[in-house]
Amino acid sequence: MIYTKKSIFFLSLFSLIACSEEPEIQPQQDKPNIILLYVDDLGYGDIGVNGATKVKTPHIDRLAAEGINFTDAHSSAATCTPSRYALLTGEHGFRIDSDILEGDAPALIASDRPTLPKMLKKAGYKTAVIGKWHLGLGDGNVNWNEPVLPGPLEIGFDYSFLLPITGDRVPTVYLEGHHVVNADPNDPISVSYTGKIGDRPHGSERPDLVRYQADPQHNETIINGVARIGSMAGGEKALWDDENIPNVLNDKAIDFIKSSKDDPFFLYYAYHDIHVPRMPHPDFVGSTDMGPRGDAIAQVDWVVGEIMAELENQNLSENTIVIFTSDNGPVLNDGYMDDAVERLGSHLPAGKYRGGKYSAYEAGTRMPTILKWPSKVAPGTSNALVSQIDLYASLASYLGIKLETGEAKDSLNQWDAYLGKDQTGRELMIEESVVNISLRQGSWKYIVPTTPDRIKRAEWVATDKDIDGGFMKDPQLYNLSDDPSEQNNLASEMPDKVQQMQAIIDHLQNNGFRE
Ligand code: NG6
Ligand code: CA
Repeated sequence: MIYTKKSIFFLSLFSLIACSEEPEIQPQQDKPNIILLYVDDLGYGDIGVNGATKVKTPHIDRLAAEGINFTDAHSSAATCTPSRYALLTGEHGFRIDSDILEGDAPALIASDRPTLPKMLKKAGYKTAVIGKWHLGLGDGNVNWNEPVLPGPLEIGFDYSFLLPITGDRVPTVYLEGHHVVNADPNDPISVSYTGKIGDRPHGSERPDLVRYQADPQHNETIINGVARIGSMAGGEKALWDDENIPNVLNDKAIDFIKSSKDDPFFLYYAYHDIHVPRMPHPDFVGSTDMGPRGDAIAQVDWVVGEIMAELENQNLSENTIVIFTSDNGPVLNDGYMDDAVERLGSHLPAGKYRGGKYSAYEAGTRMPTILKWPSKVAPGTSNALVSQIDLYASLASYLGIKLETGEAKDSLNQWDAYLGKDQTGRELMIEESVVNISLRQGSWKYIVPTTPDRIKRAEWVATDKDIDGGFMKDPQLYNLSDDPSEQNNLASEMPDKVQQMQAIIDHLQNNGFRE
């Protein structure tokens, strides 16, 4: 390498962030269990400890009181698929042009590539994913009546129990390992994303049969009184009951915890809540005055309580790391008229932050995030800048697993930040929204103007007005330390800063964070 002035600048920059000592392999008793409670579409301000009052979240608040509550912790993206891709691979979604996956999309993570669960298996962990997947399955031409693969079992999970895509997409069935639960050969499942199949009415044909009016994309097959994206025939016995999803997933999670308690285990528990369609169990209907969205948050809290109680029952609380967080920011109307807008009142789903799901503003990726590990972590609050993408390299470092060249190339060892010992965290971090990429450098935030190819990718968004800030075509620069709500764009006043941050993000996009 020729040491130009620029390369020396980057070398010194990266020596700041990239160096991590490889620790000794940890003995078995130092291998904590890891439970990742990954809520869908929950906003920073949706939990009591971050300011919510119109929904009570006592179990989450207790988790925060006993662990670390992070104020500047991020998902990698403002939508589900790229966030989950980054979490499991340690690599940003933009590297493979990952977008919200269609219901019939093939497996996004190739079976031969390194992943977080594979790394944990090397360290002796038993691994499971329970809940929403949305990372593609099979080869793109899935026959739901046959074994469905590749999927999670091919990328490092020992056990999987999935909602294959999202709750608003067909097929609305559970997939355990490679098989649809309650599949009936006499009533085969077919799915189409290109037109109506079978006899079930579509929402567009029978608006009188739906409980929530849906937008045109969500107005296809009606199942349990809700029109979905996509058309589905057959599989009557396999259909899930939306109101029971949390109970079903909890039972599976508790079974996994019980059956794994003698090994170190990793449970990636991916909630369906509070994604649309929001259909909380009758026990929670009316538990807030915010309608189904608020009631779904109360239900999320209940699940946290159940899991924590089970850990106590099994005597596992002390040495289990529980991380509670979300995949992307909040959204009110996401396709169904379920009163989320009308009944919001004074509740602030994103707290003081601007934006939400899909958006390049902070609330797109700034997630409610709590980590509890009683035997090692003192309770408190941390303002460190941390990203979910770092769980991979941080855990690998702690467990003494050496990462190969090119493995998890955007993931940094931020173990000390996660444990509350380092209050700074990342110097640099990328946030990805549907159409813009942004760079955080300390409290500075630079939103790169979007490009025509990224706008094209987002054609499914009915209009860019659906996203706070829309498709940002001009550079934006904010100093979050005195402007956390991103109101005052400094880009035209500070062109040098813009240019410098553009150079850094270009470099990171080309080379990754651990070059
Ligand atoms: C969008 C859906 C939205 C939601 C989202 C995925 C439309 C107009 N909107 O395409 O309802 O399903 O995909 O959400 O179809 S996520 O949390 O999984 O990213
Ligand atoms: Ca989501």
